[in-house]
Amino acid sequence: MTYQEHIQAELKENRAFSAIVEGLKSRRWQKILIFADDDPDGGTAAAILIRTLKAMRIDYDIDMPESFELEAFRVKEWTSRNRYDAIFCIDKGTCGYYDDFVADGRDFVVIDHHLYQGDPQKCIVYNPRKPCCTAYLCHRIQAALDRRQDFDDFVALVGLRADWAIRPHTTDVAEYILPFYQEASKKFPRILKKVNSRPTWMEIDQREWTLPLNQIAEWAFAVTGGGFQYWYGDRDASLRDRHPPTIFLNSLLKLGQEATSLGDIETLEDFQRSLSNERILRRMYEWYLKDWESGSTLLDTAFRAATLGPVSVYFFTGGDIPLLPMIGSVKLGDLVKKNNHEAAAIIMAVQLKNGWTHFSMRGTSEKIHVGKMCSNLAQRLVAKHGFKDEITGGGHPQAAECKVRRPEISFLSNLGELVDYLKKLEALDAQAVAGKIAPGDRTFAVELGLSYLSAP
Ligand SMILES: [Mn+2]
Repeated sequence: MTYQEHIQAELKENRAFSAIVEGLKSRRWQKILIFADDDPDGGTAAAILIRTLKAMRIDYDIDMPESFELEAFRVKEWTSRNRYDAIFCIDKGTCGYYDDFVADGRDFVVIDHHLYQGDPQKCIVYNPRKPCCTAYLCHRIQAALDRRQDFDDFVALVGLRADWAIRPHTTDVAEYILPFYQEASKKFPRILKKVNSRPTWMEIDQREWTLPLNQIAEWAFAVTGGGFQYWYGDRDASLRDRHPPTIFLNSLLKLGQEATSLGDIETLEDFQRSLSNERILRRMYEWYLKDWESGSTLLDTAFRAATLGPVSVYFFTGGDIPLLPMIGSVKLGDLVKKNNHEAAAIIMAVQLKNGWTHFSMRGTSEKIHVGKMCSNLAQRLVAKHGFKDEITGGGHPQAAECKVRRPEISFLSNLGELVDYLKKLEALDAQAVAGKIAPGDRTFAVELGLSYLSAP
């Protein structure tokens, strides 16, 4: 099946997808407000969407706010100043309360690939519940409208890789992405060839080779701040008062206009050289590399603090460290290899400069569920202190965060809660090892994150 056939089939099946294509084609939406996530996927998605709107001469405004979920005050601010026919909310989750943002004569369009956090009924929701990324969904809209150019394929590849939706030479490409990937990879074979140079943070299974695509995706991560607002203005005056995700988006849009042949790009260096605001982007990338080096040295002090069933659990604690979760993933991969662990996890507990507490967890398997651990931990902290908007936690089985955004709740008190939680897990594990765990406790243990106890 060709990509175009794949898209035609989806147009027939997916009402939201066809509604978006129709809304744009019919010029029913003449002025659109875009809220895009500020990570590499959000930025590449915005670039593809904006290129489509520009080609169709549809007017737009764009905002890339820091928070992942779109907040009501931002919608209010923009819509009190201007009139919009539609708001596009891209790569910012699929939340039930987005229904509140629908107004008379104004549609609210969600383009997203994350787990549904609610089921908005009044919005147009294009979230196919398939492994993909938002840049790719925007590319499908663009292709359905016949506005796709080779440049957009390149941008979609970067978005897919940066969001872990494709991992060339490591895992098979998902069915939903395959028809696109087969065409795009033929256009850009040079960025998909294994090279022996500095492995990126995406090389977690091996550190022997990388791909120019991975390096460009990592670069995108570095210059946007990766959705974590890892910006460098606090240390570099030339980067002060700038908004890196916007710089990234604009550099992509400019590159697309110049229409240089990206098929010739063979290295990250080639790519960087083709960008118009090369100097500032290089500076940001250099800071990223420096931060990576110093953070990586600090993470060497992580130690094995517990064993939960088959999982060796490492622990790290420290102050504000840029890039921490990503460095943790790579470190964990190293530790697993070095010590031949069947499965491992790392728990990173840090106090940020502003007094907030950040717990970040990564795992190498689904034997424990760090997403459940972070979400339960946040619930316990909320039960104790309140502040349900400021104390949040959750994630996937293998990657999760818990944040306490209240400086008056001390790091030690949060750490105490984390330790209590881990002690509980240790005790449940010990009961299971001794063969003395009650069925109810076993269920409870799985809920707390000990997934390996789910099959008795
Ligand atoms: Mn995404």
